[in-house]
Amino acid sequence: IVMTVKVTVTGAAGQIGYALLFRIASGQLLGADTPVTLSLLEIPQAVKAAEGTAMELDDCAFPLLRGIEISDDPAKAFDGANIALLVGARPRTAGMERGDLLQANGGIFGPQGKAINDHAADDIRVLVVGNPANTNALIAQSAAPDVPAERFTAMTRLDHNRALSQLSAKLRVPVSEIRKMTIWGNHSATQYPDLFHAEVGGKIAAEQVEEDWLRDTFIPTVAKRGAAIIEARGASSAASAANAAIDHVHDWVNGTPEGDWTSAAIPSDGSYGVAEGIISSFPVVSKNGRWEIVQGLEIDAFSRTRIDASVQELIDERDAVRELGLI
Ligand code: NAX
Repeated sequence: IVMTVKVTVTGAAGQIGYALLFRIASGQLLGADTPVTLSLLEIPQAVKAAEGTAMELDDCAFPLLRGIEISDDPAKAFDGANIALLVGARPRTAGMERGDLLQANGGIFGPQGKAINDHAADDIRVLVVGNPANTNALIAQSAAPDVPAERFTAMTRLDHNRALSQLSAKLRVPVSEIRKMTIWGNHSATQYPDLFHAEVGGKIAAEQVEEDWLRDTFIPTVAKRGAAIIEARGASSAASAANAAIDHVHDWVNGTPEGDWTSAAIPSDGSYGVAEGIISSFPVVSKNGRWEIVQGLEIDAFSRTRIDASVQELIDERDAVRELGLI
C-alpha cells in the first residue's frame, strides 16, 4: 500500500506558497507515485486567501492530491505531518534592529517547533525557508526536543542553484555538466559559494575561471542575487525559491545522485570546524533519507576565511536568540 504523505506549508497564501503548492500537488516534491495531503497554515487575516488557493488546487484535479486542510492553528496544521515547509516568517521592515527581527521570528518558529514536537508524525522532516532561515530553524528545533535534531534543516538550495547557473553561463556549459557545488554557512550575504571543489567536465571549476572573476563577480553575484531579483522584479524571489524547496525535499527523501552532492543547512556535528549545533550550510549527500556531510575536503586559506566569517555570523545569531531566551 502506498501511504499518503501529509505536507504542511506555512505562509501558504504568500508568493512562495503560491509557487510551491501546485508543484507539490502535481507530484514534483515526492514523485509521481506518492499521494499527498496538503495542510496550509496561515495567520487569520490570510486564511481566506489560502482558501482561494485551495479552490484553484481543487480545480487542477491533480490525481495525487488526496485532501487540503487550512488552519490558523499550528497544532492542527502539523497534526500527523510528515513534511513541514516553514515558509511564513516576519520580514525585516525599515528601522527594525536584528534583535527585533529575531524576537518576532522567535514568536513564530518557537510555537511552530513546539506544535511539530507535539503533533507531527514520527518521521517528520522540516525545511525552513522563511528568513533568517538558519536561525529560525534553530529556534524551531530547540522547541522540539523530542524530534531528532537532524530533522530540522534550512534552505540554501536556492543559493546553490544560483551558483550553478552563474558558473554555467560563465563557462558556457549546461548546468548538468557541473558537479559538487557547495554553499557554506548562512543563507545571507556572508554565504560562501565554493568553486574549489566544484567540477566541470571532471576538472576543478576554480581552475577554469579567472581568480578575479571568482572573487569579485561570482561570489558577490550569488550572494546578492536575492537583492538583484527584488530590484528587477519589484518583489522577492518566489518561483525560484519554491523550486529550490522542492529540490531540497526531493533529494532528502529520494537521495542525491551518485558522484554528486548538493548544499543544505543542517545541524553541524563540528565538521570543518563549524561550531557544533548551529544550522549551517555544508556539502551534503542524502542516503536512506538522511543528510550526511561530505567529509575529507581540503579547505585552503581563501575558503577558510570566508567559511569562518559566515559561521561567525551564525554563532552571533545563535548567541542573540539565546540571550532573548528563544533557544
Ligand atoms: P510573503 O510575504 O509573500 O508570504 C509570507 C506569508 O507568510 C504571508 O501569507 C503571511 O500571512 C504568512 N505568515 C506570516 N506569519 C505566519 C505565521 N506565523 N504562520 C503562518 N503563516 C504566516 O513572503 P514570500 O515571498 O512567500 O517569502 C516567505 C519567506 O521566504 C520570507 O521570509 C523570505 O525572506 C523567505 N525567502 C527565503 C529564501 C531562501 O533561500 N531561504 C529565498 C526566498 C525568500 O526570500
